[in-house]
Amino acid sequence: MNTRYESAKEIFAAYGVDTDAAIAKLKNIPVSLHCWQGDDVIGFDNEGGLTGGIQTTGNYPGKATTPEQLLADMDKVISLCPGAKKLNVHACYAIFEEGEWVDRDKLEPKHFKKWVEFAKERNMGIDFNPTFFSHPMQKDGLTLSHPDADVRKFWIEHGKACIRIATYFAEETGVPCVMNIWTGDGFKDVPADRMGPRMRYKESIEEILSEPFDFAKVKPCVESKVFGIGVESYTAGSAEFTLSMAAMHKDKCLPLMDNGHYHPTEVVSDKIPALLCFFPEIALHITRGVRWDSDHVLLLDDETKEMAKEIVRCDALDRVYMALDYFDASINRISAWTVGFRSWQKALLTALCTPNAMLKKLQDESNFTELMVMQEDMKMLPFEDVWAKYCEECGVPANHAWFAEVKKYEEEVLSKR
Ligand code: RNT
Ligand code: ZN
Repeated sequence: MNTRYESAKEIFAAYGVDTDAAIAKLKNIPVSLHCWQGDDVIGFDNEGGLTGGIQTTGNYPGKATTPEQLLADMDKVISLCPGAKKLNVHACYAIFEEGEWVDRDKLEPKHFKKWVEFAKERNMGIDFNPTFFSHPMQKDGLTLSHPDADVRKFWIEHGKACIRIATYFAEETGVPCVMNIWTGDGFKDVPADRMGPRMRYKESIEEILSEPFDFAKVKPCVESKVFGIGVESYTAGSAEFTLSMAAMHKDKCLPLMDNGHYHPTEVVSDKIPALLCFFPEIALHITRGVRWDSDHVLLLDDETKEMAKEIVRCDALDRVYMALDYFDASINRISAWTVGFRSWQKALLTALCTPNAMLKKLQDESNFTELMVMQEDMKMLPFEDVWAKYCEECGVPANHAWFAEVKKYEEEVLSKR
């Protein structure tokens, strides 16, 4: 008897798509799983309280408050998601020994040893982020662009420390470490000087990048943002600023686009191929904004699928560093994490099973009528059966069956916290 997968495979083959090859390919594409969904972006080096223009909303019980809890929760997520993973760690998640603490400008590789052990045991690389928020040295909402040189110096030292830690991650795991620079620097209301803070921001980033590192191992990025809560009128790290920064320092850093960080009718799916014309490599933060940069859990919606399609169509799976960036505190956090990771996997698999060569040909021959007809047809192909096969091969449930595991974990572990 024909299984559902075999029948789907035939349907896709008729369009020139090899579903076995798509499944095999996806298994080896790493996606970075952000540690900060587990505890509402708090970390372990501060008393709690998120600042810097980002916010979590909700108070669902059972959040991780210790490294042990966070790592156990992450492990649960990893066990429920198909595909290759990388860890994405923020500097505020340094794990100190009992009674030990150092400030962010003094962080060392040893403070991240537990992350390395965790990653190595699971065969994963690690990405990293200096934390330029939730800290008293973020003064007047500013860090690397502050007019006070002492404030800037503290944060430059933090950035340099993070480059050294990123090198440690890359050397220990054997996988390049993407190190993303994002600050919430900006102003609530109309500024009197827009260029000054940007010039200071530019010089500060250049100083951070003057710390010696091997660009084959450490991939510094600059992430832009259009506005944040409390910084509605101006951000120092605007899109033009970060893109120019990356373009002018191509041998030292990459542009990072977060799809929550643009005006609502702009789409990152269209920006990916634009940047790929110029940059050998780019980085992404994948999220879902609802009316604003709200960092809702990623779902399999149209723009999510479109972004994945562009990466695949441009044959750029090895040129785009993909990281998830959402945080919802209003629902079970393990479930939120898992839904988001699985959504991006579904989007990638869908993209890999799309007959891109055939569609491109229609476009190049100016067959726009047929292109529309075919693109609409593609939406109804039996992706579900390919997804089920992929999940089976990865040893995870294909449908909501994984949620029973989360409920059990909530009863046995989370509810006792
Ligand atoms: C904030 C940026 C940034 C953060 C993480 C925690 O708007 O997207 O990437 O979400 O660094
Ligand atoms: Zn981001």
